[in-house]
Amino acid sequence: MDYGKERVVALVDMDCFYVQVEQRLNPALKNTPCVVAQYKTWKGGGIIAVSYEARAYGVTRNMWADDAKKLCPDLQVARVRESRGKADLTHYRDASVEVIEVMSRFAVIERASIDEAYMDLTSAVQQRLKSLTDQQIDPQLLKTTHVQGYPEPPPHHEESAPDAATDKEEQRSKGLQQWLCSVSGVDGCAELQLAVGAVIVEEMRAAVEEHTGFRCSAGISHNKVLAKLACGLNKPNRQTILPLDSIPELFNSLPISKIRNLGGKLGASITEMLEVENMGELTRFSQAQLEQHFGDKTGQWLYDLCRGIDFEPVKPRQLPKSIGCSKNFPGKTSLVTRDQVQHWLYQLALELQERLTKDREMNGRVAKQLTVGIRQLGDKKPSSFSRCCALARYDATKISSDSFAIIKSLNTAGNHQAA
Ligand code: TTP
Ligand code: CA
Ligand code: CA
Repeated sequence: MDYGKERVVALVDMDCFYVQVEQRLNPALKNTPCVVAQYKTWKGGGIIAVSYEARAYGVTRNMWADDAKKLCPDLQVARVRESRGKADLTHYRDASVEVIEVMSRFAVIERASIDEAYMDLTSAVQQRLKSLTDQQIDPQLLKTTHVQGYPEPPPHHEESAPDAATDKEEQRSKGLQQWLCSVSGVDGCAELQLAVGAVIVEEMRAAVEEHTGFRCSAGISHNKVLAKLACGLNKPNRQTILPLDSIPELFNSLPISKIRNLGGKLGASITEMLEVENMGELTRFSQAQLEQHFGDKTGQWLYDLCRGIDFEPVKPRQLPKSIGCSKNFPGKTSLVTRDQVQHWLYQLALELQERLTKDREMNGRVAKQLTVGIRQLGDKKPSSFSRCCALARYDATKISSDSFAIIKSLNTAGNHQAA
């Protein structure tokens, strides 16, 4: 089998997920410019999810609801529930479980976040290919599928005016058919597997919508990095196949930060050290050069990655690895007395106790370790200090007193004062 094309991997990600959860609870919000905001005390609350109708007005995540209303006067604002003085995400977590449950009927999945999951479709695809005697796929089975890089642009010297005028659906369908022709009937063509994978994902997405009412997008390619990238190319409610031969063109103008795991520090250091902006530019460096800069493992990984190759397996895992909760106290609201710290630690511990107990009942597992993280005034990172200890019992009083003992050492005021 062709190198780098061994597997079929998909990533499914819900469209404006918290918004869809609120729209299902309150159908008056459907098909409207709408956001989900957290807390109301400051400028109408911070926006954490935005409907596609609202995005058309320029509304984005992290804006204040009051500012967003200036851009879009008809904006509807749904509120995150609060309990014990903090955001309560129970609705969204429960909706996530519903979605994951439907997806799991189709494939073994790796839950990657509250609203997305990877799946390795290789064996499911091989099963289907056996019954596909003529090695042809009907484009009618791929009604919401785009193929990145198709239709192929006409050579520069040709007249391209008629194409430029055609609409998105026409382009989609033309590109899909062009690509299907190029992969069909070729016995053992690795890219044909992507087409079969896309058929399965169309069925999965239709089932998710039928059973939950939620819409999603998906990416289908040969590995996790490419599947994730593909998923974002035609949102919302669409899926995108990313064939390996479309990679050079796509990576030519793709900022390094857009790639999974390169959005943070590593991506920034690549840009700085090698003076490159786009993913494609990395192909200019030899494997030895990349290893010299970033170490053997990362260097090798980058060498493959800029060619669209990545070997990270899909790990079968439906449940989150950890259960955590946190609350920020920005600026003037920061906690300054021991009583305040103890009060909030106890509120967080109560939420943990409740969620841990539910998790034990639902999933028959027991947490063994407690990690406490805090952020002090002026820290840039969300958590600048973290330590762990054993978690012996699901008991809020015990959890909060253990947490307090852990963070006590950071108190510069001395432990005998209220400050
Ligand atoms: P995303 O998948 O990043 O975004 P989205 O589903 O709202 O929109 P898209 O259609 O572009 O995928 O996040 C999923 C949910 O997680 C989102 O609805 C709200 C929540 N979330 C936060 O609360 N804070 C954040 O910073 C992010 C990134 C997400
Ligand atoms: Ca999403
Ligand atoms: Ca997501």
